[in-house]
Amino acid sequence: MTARLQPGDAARLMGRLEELAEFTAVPGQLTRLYLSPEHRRAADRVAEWMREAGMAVRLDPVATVVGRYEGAQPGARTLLIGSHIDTVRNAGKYDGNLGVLLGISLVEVLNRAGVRLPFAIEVVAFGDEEGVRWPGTLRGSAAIAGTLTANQLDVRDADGIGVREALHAFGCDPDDFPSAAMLPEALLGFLEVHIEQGPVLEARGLPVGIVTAIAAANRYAATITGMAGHAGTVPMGLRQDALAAAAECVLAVERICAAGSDMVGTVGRIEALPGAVNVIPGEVRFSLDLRAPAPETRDAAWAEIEAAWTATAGRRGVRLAVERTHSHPGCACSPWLMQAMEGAVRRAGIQPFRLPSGAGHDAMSFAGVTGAAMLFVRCKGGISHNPAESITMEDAEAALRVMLDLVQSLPPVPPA
Ligand code: HGY
Ligand code: MN
Ligand code: MN
Repeated sequence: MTARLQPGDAARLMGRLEELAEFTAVPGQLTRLYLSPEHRRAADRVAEWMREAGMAVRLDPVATVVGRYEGAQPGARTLLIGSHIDTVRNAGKYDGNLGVLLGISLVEVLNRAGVRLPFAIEVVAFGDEEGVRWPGTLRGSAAIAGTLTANQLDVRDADGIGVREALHAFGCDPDDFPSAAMLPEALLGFLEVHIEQGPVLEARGLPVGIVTAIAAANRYAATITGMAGHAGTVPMGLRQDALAAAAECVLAVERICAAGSDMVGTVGRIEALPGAVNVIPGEVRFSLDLRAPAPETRDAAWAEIEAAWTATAGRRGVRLAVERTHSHPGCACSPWLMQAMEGAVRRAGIQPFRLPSGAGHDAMSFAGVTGAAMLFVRCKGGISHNPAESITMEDAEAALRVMLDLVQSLPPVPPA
C-alpha cells in the first residue's frame, strides 16, 4: 500500500507554520531562543501535533521533542527526520520550523494510510541550532548523534544563566544527556528539509534542490580593551579607543573574506562599553562567524584575520582577547541518500539539482555517525534570518511529495 498526499495536506502544513510563529518573545516578530518560555510553548504544540499524527512523544534531556512512528517490524532501524524550532532574533517563520512540521505532516500522511515502513521514523525538533543564547550550538542534534560533551552545557548566557540550570527549569535532566545518543547501527539516516536561505533555486526556477555538502564554520568571541575617557578632553592622538580599534577589525574581516573566492565572514554582534555618548569606549565585545566550503580555507582566513587584529591592537595600544566558541569542519551529505532523494525528485517531475549549503544545519551533527541528506526548498529572494523569509504552498507541497516518495522507497538498512 502507498501513502499519498491529499488536498489540504500542504495547507495544513502552512497553517501550522503560521501558528508556530506565534510562539515568540516579542509580539509582532519571531524570536524564540533555546530553553526560553516561548521555546517551551512551541515544544508543547509540536508535541501535540506529533501525537495527532500517530506518534509516541518524548522530551529528551536537552529539550529535543522526539515523535516516534514505529515501523512494520519491532527492532528495525530508525530514520530521523527533522530540524530546529529555535530561531534567530526577528527571524523568518520557515528556517528550521519547516523541516520539523513537514516531518510531522509526512508521518500524518503515512499514518492516515495505515502505512508502516521497514524502519521506524523519529521526527526530531531540536532546540539549539541557531546558538544565539549561549556560546556554541547544535547541542540537540549532537546529543542524539552521541557527540555532545558535558562542557557544552557549562556555559552561561548574557544574564549569567547556565544551560544546565535552564534545562532543569525546562523540565529536563541535563546530567542524563548521554541517554539521548542513538547508536549508528540503530540508525538508517537523518533527513532534513530546510529552506535554501539563498537565491540559487529561485534563479533556476526550481522548487527543491538536493544538498551536496554543508560549509565548515567557526565562531569567535572577541574582546578589545582600551581606555575609557572623556570624549571632550582626550586628544585624538592619546586615545586607546576600543571601538575605533574594533571597527578596524571588522573592516579587516570584510577585506580578507572578500579577497577570497568562497569565504564569508560576519561580525553580527558588537557591544561598546560603557556605551555613553560622551565616553570613549573602554571595552568592546564582538562576534565573528567565519565559513568556507573547506575547513582549510576557513582556517587560512582565520590566520590572516588574527594577524590583522593583532597588528591593529598593537598599533592602537589596546588589548585583544579572542575565544573560539564553535567549530565544525562541515560535512558531505550521504551519497546513497542523495541518490535516493534524486530519484524521488525525478519521480515528482522535478529536474534534480544539487547544490552546497553555506548555512549550517543540524545535519552536520550526524557526519561520521549516520548518513545525512537535505532537501532545500526555494525561498523568495533567497532571504532568510529576516521576517521577509517566505515560501509558497506549492513548493511546500512539492517538498512533501518528494519526501513522502523518498521515505517509502528507502531500504530497511543502508546499502553496503
Ligand atoms: O548559522 C547558520 O548557518 C544557521 O542558520 N544556524
Ligand atoms: Mn536553520
Ligand atoms: Mn538559521
